[in-house]
Amino acid sequence: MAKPKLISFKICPFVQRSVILLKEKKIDFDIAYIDLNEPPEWFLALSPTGKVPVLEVDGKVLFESAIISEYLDEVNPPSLHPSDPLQKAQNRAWMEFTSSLYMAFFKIMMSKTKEAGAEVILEANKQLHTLEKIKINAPWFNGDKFSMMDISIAPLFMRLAFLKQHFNLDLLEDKPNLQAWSDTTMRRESVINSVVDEFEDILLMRIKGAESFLSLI
Ligand SMILES: N[C@@H](CCC(=O)N[C@@H](CS)C(=O)NCC(=O)O)C(=O)O
Repeated sequence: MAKPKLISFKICPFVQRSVILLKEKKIDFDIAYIDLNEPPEWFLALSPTGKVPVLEVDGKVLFESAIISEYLDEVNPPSLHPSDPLQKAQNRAWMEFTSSLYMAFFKIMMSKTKEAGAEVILEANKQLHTLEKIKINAPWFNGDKFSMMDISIAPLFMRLAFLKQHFNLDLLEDKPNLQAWSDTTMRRESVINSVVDEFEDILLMRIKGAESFLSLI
């Protein structure tokens, strides 16, 4: 595989998953940042969906973060999935489940009124409780072995920690299993190094610009 190039938006959790995986696998890669508010023509010509991440590899284009992850995992063994097919399938199902929580975070960030915010927080809490109830074989989802599922949820934990730190909004307060998993995840080097230095500043600007109810907290 030639050196892949990842097209990124600095606060995109889906791109962040690709970055964590590339770092875990110690794959040398280039990264190009675009502004999704004003996507450049070359990006629109490249991306069938207009979304990031896009991975360019050997002159070909891959899109959809889950597919990018599966490809990178497959061509750079050993796999970060469990080897048992049923366990692997279950992991993939939970990865899909986790993806929907990113939309909830986005909605929390963009809600203008306290009422709208409370509604999306309720929705997110419901999903988080479902995750809390499944058996996580600590310290990681599959026990001692860090896996694709841990990568899948890492950007979410980072965003929940951000909400707690800046807005005193603690969605893991009553979820000790998720809190412990989050603490372990947030200490992982690949996770710490998966965002740009100005990550939190950009999120804060975004919240302010959207006149989110969070600015009133
Ligand atoms: N299912 C996609 C979701 C990617 C996604 O929603 N990316 C957002 C940024 S975080 C995006 O590019 N949005 C631009 C748009 O929807 O036009 C994946 O997993 O790659």
